[in-house]
Amino acid sequence: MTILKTFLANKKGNNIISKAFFSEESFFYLYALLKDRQGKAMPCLNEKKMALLGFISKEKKKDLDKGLEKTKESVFKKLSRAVVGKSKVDDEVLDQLEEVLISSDVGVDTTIRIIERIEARVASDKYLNTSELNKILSEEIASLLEENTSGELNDFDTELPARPYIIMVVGVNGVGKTTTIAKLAYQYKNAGKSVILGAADTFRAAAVDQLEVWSERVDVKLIKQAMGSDPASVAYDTVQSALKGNIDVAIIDTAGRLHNKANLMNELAKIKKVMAKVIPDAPHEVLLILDGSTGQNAFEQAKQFTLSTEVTSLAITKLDGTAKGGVVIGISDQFKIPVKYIGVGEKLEHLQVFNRHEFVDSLFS
Ligand SMILES: Nc1nc2c(ncn2[C@@H]2O[C@H](COP(=O)(O)OP(=O)(O)O)[C@@H](O)[C@H]2O)c(=O)[nH]1
Ligand SMILES: [Mg+2]
Repeated sequence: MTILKTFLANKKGNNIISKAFFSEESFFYLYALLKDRQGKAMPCLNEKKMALLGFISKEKKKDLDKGLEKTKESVFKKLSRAVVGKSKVDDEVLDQLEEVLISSDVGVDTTIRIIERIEARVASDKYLNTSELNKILSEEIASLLEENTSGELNDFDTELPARPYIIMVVGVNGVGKTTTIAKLAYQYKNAGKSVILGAADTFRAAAVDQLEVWSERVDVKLIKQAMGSDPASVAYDTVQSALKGNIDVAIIDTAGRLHNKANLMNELAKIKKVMAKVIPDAPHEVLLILDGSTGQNAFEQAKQFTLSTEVTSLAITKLDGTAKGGVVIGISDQFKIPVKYIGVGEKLEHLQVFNRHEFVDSLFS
């Protein structure tokens, strides 16, 4: 690891460092420690390298903390009630903990998996103190989420696997598709990539206009047709335009509701097929947007959509202003499809690449 070597060369002889065990994990904690003491990042670690190692900037972490405030408050309140008058983690505390997790929208299956892990820890350490419960929970949840996906997800400045890279955005009405598209466009653009948008939600009157306003605000090109026109045709035009214009990323909006569900699924399939006529492996990403503030409903939507559409990534929006943020843990654990983004506010910067460690850290510390 070159960064680590540079770091060691810079800090030779430092006691804390020579004692540390150098896995990427322990390096992370060591880094956090040094960053705290000095109030700034080490000179040998720039933002890009930090992103590669799964670190996020102070600013993003602040947004994340703020976005998860309500969930955190509610989880903490319930946790402290669960351990009141108890000094060690016993069966009764575990029962209460189970209730806390389920009522925090983590979901039954994931709650069971978490409780099993805590039970195993209690078995090996009979006098596990309740004051350590937060720490233990965050460690176990982080390592549980680790099982599903290896490594952290790519940030916006990472090189894309295809050019143009075509993203098709799906999800029911109101979950945040159009706003998430604007946030993605903004962040890809900030990372130096050219972006084009396709307004293939031609079903709702205001949908095209809404995306148009965003495209102007973010200053990216928009491909559109009149309301009611064939969405597959808009998608086709968008992909073709991206190809001709040598564009890096094309993001295509879709309808969240048609006259009935079968109609919608057929239409999404048709849009996909048409894109592949221009670029055989397009769309490269089918991003399903879920509204985190709907808790278990988001779970249901994920189940339904993934049954009928080939979803490749998930975004969970509106985590700010809800106490149901625990749903991210459940969805991230239960679906083989990675949670790639989370929405923690209405501003363009408020879409973040999902980072398990930071998420759990923001929730439990
Ligand atoms: N607070 C908050 N609001 C969001 C977030 N994402 C989307 N929204 C809001 O959700 C509403 C519906 O979003 P929209 O993009 O139109 O949903 P669509 O129907 O799926 O395209 C809008 O008012 C957005 O501002 C988020 O992360 N946080
Ligand atoms: Mg929309």
